[in-house]
Order: sequence, then structure tokens, then C-alpha cells
Amino acid sequence: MGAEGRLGNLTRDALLAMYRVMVTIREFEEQLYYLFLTEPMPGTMHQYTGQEAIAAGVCAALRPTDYVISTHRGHGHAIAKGVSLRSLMAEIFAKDTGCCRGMGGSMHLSEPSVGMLGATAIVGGGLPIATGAALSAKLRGTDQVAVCFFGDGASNEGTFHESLNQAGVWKLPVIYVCENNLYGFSVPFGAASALPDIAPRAASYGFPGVIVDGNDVLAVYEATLAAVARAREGVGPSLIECKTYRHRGHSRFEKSTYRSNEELQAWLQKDPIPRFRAILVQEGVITDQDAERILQEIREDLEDAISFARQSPEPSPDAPLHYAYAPGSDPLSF
Ligand SMILES: Cc1ncc(C[n+]2csc(CCOP(=O)(O)OP(=O)(O)O)c2C)c(N)n1
Ligand SMILES: [Mg+2]
Repeated sequence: MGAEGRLGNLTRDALLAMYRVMVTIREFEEQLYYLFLTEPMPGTMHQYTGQEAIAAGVCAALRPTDYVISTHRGHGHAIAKGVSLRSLMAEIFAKDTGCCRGMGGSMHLSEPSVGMLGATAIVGGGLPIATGAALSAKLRGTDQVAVCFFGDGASNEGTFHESLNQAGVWKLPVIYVCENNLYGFSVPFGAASALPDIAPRAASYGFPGVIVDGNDVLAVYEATLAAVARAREGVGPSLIECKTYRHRGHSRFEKSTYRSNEELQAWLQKDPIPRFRAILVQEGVITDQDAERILQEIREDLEDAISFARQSPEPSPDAPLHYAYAPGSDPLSF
């Protein structure tokens, strides 16, 4: 299909919003890659560079009231779901103004007001949480949808099978989005899975699984739209396997010595951002000058978020005790 046909009914604003999200994620991660060396950020971080089309395409098909459950590699999901750059950056800087008051950090981002229900660093840990969120929506009679992002490594955890089976039995409004970046840490997917694809496993649980080019934001968006329609109509869950690649190491401490340069270079040719920009320019949605202006605006927003995070206070030493217990059961008030 030609690019024009693929733009479908998407308005210029919707296309620009998707593009902005992708570039924002890329720039956010590139800034953090270096800030990690100079700023006091606890722990490590897992970067989303190269996978931007998945978060952007999926979240463009959702409403603010829909839920997203994320992973250890969650910066992109948070940006795409609408968490502000200031609160995200401050959280990663472990500051009191962060979306989790500086106590979650890079791997535990959450902002319920925009449907970012939470992220978990337990591989496969988000699958039952998303399934439960979808059950909650169904029991409350809302038409909310829950999306679970997870990696290829998580697809071999027991929680994958338990969650998909339960969702299939109860026909829950949940979309399982597998980001198959071909590696679970240093383990190639082919060394950990008997079959080359994850999507066909959905058939075992009575719902569709589709494979999409995870570096093609329009393909991800279209697949998600179909899954959202199924979920809202009460038909049941869907599994979307997005084939992709992370440009950086597994974590900030890791140099990817288990991957060949040829492999990386081949995937850089399929970088989702220049691909989408080329379509937008070709179809007259933006000019090269527009793209440059968008990039500069995003860089200014990021500078603002970085200085906000730098200037923000740290949480007080007793803050964790206040937030570990439900309001009213705070042990410090006893
Ligand atoms: C239950 C569990 N086992 C192991 C780990 C250590 N670990 C953290 S990330 C990771 C790899 C996950 O791979 P994948 O699900 O493909 O996600 P990706 O990192 O590729 O985005 C592992 C093994 C963990 N955090 N949780
Ligand atoms: Mg992986």
C-alpha cells in the first residue's frame, strides 16, 4: 500500500502528534544517556531508543482514561501516555517533584491521572496487573481498555500464559503488546524460544495474535485500533507482536558485546523516526523545515524539564514511610 493510503483518516494534527511523541522519546533518551554520567541518578536505566514507534502507535489509539502497564524499559511508554516531561525527568533524578515523588525512579514510573497505571521491573510482572485492570474495567461496566507492554523475554514467563488464558476465558478488554526486540538481556530470542514468533500463541487462548513491523508507527497504530475496537465491543483480548530492535545496550551499564555491528547497522537502516518523517514529508504533511522546528521545540522542552529536575528538592528522609501505607493507616500518625 502507498504511503498516502496508509495515512487513512488520520488528521494532520494526529500525525504530527505521533511524530512529536517519537522524537520526544528519542531526544529524552539521548539526553539521559549522557546525563546519567553527570547527574545523581540512582540505579541504572533501560533505554527505549529504536522502539519509539511502538509506544507512539499504541498510545495514539488509546484514550487518556485507558490504562497502560509498563516495564523496566518504560520511559517511552510514559511519554506516549502523556506523563509530563518535568515530572518524568524529576522522577528519574529521584526528586520530590517526580511522578512518584522520587521513590520509583526510572523503572517504576506511574501517573494514574493519565492512565499510566504503573511500571514494574519484574519481567512478566505487568501481565497479570494489566489483566486485573481489564477485569476491573469490565466489572465496573466502563469501556476502558488495558494495554500491557512487555518484552520477548517476558513471553516465556509463567505469568504470560496464566494471564492470557484468564483474559481469554473472561474475554477481558486487554491488549498484550509484545515488544520483540530480539534479545532478553544478552539472550537472543531464538535461543530462548522454540518457535520464531510469539503472536501465534494467542490462538491457544482463543483470541487473535498479529505480527507487525514495530518500526512502522502506522502499522502499530492500525493494529492497535483493531484491538481497541475488539476490546471496547466486549469481544475480548488481542496480542500484538511488534518486531523491533533496541539501539542501545540492555541497560546503561551494558555494552552489547553479544550483538554484531552488522546487525545493529542493518536495524539502524530501519530506524522508525526517519522512516515516518520521510512519509510525512513525501505526503506533504510536513516540510523538512517543520521537522527541524519540531526538533528544536522538543529540545527546549527537554532543557526546561532538566533544569526543573535539577532545581527540585529531594524527598524528605521520612517520606517513604508516609507513602508506603494507605492514607489513615500511616504508622507515623499512631
Ligand atoms: C522475573 C525476573 N527475572 C529476571 C530479571 C532480570 N532482567 C531484567 S530485564 C531482563 C531481560 C528482559 O527481556 P525482555 O522481556 O525481552 O525485555 P527487554 O529488556 O528486551 O525490553 C532480565 C532477565 C527480572 N528483572 N525479573
Ligand atoms: Mg527483549
